[in-house]
Amino acid sequence: MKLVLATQNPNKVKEIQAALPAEWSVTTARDAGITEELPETGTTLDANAREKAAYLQTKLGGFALSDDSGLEVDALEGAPGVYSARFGGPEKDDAVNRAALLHAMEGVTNRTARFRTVIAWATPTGMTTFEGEVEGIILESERGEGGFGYDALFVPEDGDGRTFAEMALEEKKAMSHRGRALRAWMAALDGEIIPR
Ligand code: ITT
Repeated sequence: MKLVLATQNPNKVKEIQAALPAEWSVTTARDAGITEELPETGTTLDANAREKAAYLQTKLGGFALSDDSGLEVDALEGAPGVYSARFGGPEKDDAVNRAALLHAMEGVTNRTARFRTVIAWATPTGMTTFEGEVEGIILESERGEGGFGYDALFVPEDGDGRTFAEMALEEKKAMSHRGRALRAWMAALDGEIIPR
């Protein structure tokens, strides 16, 4: 049985692979020959995570793990949220999205926000979801070259003032929305299913 990651985002693949036991046999959607964008027609992270995982599990069998994430900004009433990937336009461009966020927050003093991830775990017998979130603030300009998406604008509240883009992969994993969701999932597995 193989574990396939139901995401077309190479940065997510990198972060998820770094969190999994080395002996697991993990394949990306692309490696499994899936080149099309995975369906995401829902209006919640939970619905989209389920849809992506179900799509791949049905197509390939075995186990599929998806990740749907979003940035919720309080001053924008939770936007961009589930629409984070296309906040700046249909092209899903990270730099364009960051510019759109800075523009939307010009002159805004309340900069609090959170990243939220829902992971869906689809198996031959069913589907389970797990959540992780991290509170923080949105900067007024970008800082850092690492990470992806909105990382250069987000300072987690439990950190030392650096953005996620200024952290090593391991440091981000320890406090990120995705790291927390992945740890909840692995705790629930509790060694029961180890894909090989
Ligand atoms: P898949 O659907 O193929 O998994 P995607 O990039 O479309 O990939 P999402 O629908 O979850 O993924 O989009 C979430 C958006 O939020 C997207 O713009 C990401 O760049 C951004 N994002 C997700 N996780 C992030 C993280 O850990 N740090 C910063 N930005 C992140």
